[in-house]
Amino acid sequence: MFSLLLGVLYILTPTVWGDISQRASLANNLASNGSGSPYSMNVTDCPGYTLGSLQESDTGLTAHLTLAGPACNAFGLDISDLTIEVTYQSQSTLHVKVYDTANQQFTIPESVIERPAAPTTSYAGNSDLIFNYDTTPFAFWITRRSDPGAMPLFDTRTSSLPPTPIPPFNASDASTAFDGFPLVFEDQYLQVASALPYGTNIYGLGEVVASSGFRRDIGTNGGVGTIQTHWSLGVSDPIDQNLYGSHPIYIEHRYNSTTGKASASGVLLLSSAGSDIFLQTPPNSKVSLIEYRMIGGILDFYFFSGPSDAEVIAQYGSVIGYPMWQPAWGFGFHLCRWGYHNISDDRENVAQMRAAGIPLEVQWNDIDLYHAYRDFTTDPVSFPGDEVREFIQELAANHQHYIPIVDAAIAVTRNSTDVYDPFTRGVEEDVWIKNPDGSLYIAEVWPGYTVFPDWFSENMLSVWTDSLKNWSDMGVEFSGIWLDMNEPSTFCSYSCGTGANFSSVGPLTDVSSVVIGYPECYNETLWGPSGNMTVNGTSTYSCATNSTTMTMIEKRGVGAGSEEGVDLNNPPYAIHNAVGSLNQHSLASNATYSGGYVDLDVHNMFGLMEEKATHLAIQSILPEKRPFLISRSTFPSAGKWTGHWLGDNFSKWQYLYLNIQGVLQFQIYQIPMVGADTCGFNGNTDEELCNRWMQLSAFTPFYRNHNTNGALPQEPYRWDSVANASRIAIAARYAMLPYWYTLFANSSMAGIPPVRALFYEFPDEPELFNVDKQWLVGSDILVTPVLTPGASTVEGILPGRGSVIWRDWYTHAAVNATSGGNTILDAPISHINVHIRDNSALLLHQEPGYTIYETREGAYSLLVSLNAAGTAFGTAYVDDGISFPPGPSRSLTFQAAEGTLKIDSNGEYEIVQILETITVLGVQKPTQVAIQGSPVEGWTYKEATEELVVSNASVGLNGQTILVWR
Ligand code: MIG
Repeated sequence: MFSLLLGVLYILTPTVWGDISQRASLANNLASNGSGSPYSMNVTDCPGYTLGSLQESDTGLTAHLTLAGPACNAFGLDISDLTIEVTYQSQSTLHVKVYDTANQQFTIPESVIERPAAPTTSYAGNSDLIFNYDTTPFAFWITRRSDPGAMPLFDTRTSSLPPTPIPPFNASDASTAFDGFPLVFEDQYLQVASALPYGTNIYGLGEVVASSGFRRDIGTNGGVGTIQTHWSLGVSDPIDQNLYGSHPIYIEHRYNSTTGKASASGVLLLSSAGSDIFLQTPPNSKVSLIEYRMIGGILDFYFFSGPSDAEVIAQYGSVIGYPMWQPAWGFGFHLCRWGYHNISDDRENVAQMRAAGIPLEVQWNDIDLYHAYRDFTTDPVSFPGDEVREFIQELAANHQHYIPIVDAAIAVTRNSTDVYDPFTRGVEEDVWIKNPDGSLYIAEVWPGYTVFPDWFSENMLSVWTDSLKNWSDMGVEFSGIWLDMNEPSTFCSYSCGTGANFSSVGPLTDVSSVVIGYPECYNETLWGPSGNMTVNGTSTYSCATNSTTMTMIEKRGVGAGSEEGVDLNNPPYAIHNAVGSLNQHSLASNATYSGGYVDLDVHNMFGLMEEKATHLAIQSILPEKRPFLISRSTFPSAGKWTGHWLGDNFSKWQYLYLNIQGVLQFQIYQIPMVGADTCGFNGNTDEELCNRWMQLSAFTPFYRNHNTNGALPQEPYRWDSVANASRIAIAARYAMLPYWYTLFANSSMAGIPPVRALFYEFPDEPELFNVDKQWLVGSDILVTPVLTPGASTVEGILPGRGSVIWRDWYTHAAVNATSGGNTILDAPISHINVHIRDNSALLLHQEPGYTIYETREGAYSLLVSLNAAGTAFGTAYVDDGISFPPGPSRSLTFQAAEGTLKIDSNGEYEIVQILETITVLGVQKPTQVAIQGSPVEGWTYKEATEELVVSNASVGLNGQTILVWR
């Protein structure tokens, strides 16, 4: 009864939902019919819709959808009049938007995510994709123009979908009432399903740490493979549950076993609603399916035609915006931990890194920096502002950088003598999130009682910018910002501070400061508590890990709660939020923003809005430079404003592996600057795990070692073998910087993913579809890390089924690879396998320096790897690495064929550094080598690797160069 009352009250609350009186009276009628609930909790009788008033135009069509029978009011109230708009957005992108004609449902404002302009050209007659529909019951399906007879890419027709549900059933669950999958469009519940080819390959839909790996589980014969919930949640990297970010975009990589060819397509449902997405294959079904269940909003679909995986990702980027430009220094090695207790810890660290000869680009501080855990402060004793400033300026003088953390929650002042400007100013300017009654929403986080920024508030950006600016002026002269706890995370439920005595709760203490536990197979009795295994070059023991014995949090079953009435905090359809109620660990869903928005609708975008505001703030504090941000909670288009780290992982071998799918997922999400807490966050790491991890992360975009409070120190200099492994891996990473930089330029200019799953490049090789223990940097660098303890070899696939010559990064030796299967590669401790694809040309830094700045100051080299036909191709994008908006640039093209390498150079940027060395792999021993027609002396040739080295090429890169060998 209580919740019913609340529900009715909610309906009467003037929010953006509108259409209030009609819905309120309907709810009352239903409520008074004796059932106790206005909702049937059952979709069996949902009537679907009929399409009418069709109008076709050059760019697509619009029509009305009217309810085709009596309302079913399954988990909300059916909306009787919908509008559908179909727009052929481009050759490859089709937009299908179904919304309530009255426009009362929540729609993502353009101020949060800018959408592409209406097309100015008509693609309706020639686009790659075709929109097909039935009028009654209304259903639609998307086909490829080039292959109209194939199973559609997306198909909502009941006749195409499996007829039976998947047990176990639950009376309160939408899947119970399984009578096909009618389109349901209610104020609090939307449902749509599409058939997928049985057993097809689906990627994306996270953020998730999926037990199935990078490829999502779509189930086999009677199984729900995946329930992906979208409700941002700040929890330590659980498996198969909702987590920090929400990305309702997937790639389908569809393989035709008859033709042996694959093609990719993509589907985005641009919605911030809390939702469950089911991937399943009912019993005896010949098709699988995807089903969306959302607790609000509209159906805003974009379909992408690919046909390559990278193109799908790029097409998605063209809708939500390409990733931000990264400063070159962002690719350096970052070092962080929770538990650098004072400025001396920071200094000590920087000195130790230098002494060990391990490049350190950026020193970070966690919440230890703060005074009483308050944002935008420094502790007066352990981090006095002037000393922080001095420290950061020393870093800057050495071309190093500093990044501090910013938590989402803002401390409330405790009494009238307590001075904390960011909060007080925010109150004056009315920028904090409210309760429905207009009072401040007060949560509890590290500093005690807190408020949260209302990103919809007009004055928020200026309060936020000034807070960051004042902090910087006080001494924290940051180069970038780390955004944490922005799901947003709280430690209490609801507005727990409402009516409380604010002085009663002070800053919390971290109770987890004694960290126990080591990686799998670590033998504390044998090796002691230090984590040091003295592995020194060879593995000293053998140990098998069995990932299935590790604790995994069980998937929740199908069927969540059933609530009565309309209640913002408990919508009738309960999504499978890992912590149950939507109001645990985060803002309650009735928390209210300016403009009448409620958390229920915008929850998943809190992080995105903070990232945008912070990005804009940094831009005004550090003008004309590219901001650098790393953030925890993300949503589509977040990559325009931030990078991401994979959150609180565990110092376990299992998470070393899971790391990889995270990096691959975020390439799909257009947030390519991503990486994990290297060496592991929760729990103690050990020497061997840290050794392997420092090497693995060196080949992922964001490269940071981060550790929890109280765990064993894990900086790379703590163990000799780890120091050694780090120097090797960082040298390779910094040498490849021009390559990384080019990949990221192509991502910012065209949305092309820098890191790729193997099958993106080799789409017709089914043995690659589930490979997530290896990845490609761009198209040309293959990484095969060790993911288990005690290993001295590693198995990996060298893709191409024998058509590609893969050469070792370090020795340049061609690998004798198994075609289509695993090859065993040597992998002693401190060695990570990295291979170069043939037909490639990589611009490199000849001698990596201690910092990115020093590295970039040095000469270039070029590594050309010929294929069997003697050709190679590559490009490079070069600019000053920091300007925003990007200034002049230069595009280099490298092309080799028939004993000739041609370097072409275009653009306005003057490259000062010379190209000193050119190495060509796969050459028969020449008798003559010439540059620009003049013979070159002093070239060398290595028989074993068929390697021509011109170490004194010394050519400029601002014009054309021709190298000939005969
Ligand atoms: O409640 O700032 O994910 O990286 O070290 C924990 C302390 C808050 C969570 C972040 C983690 C960070 C930690 N934070």
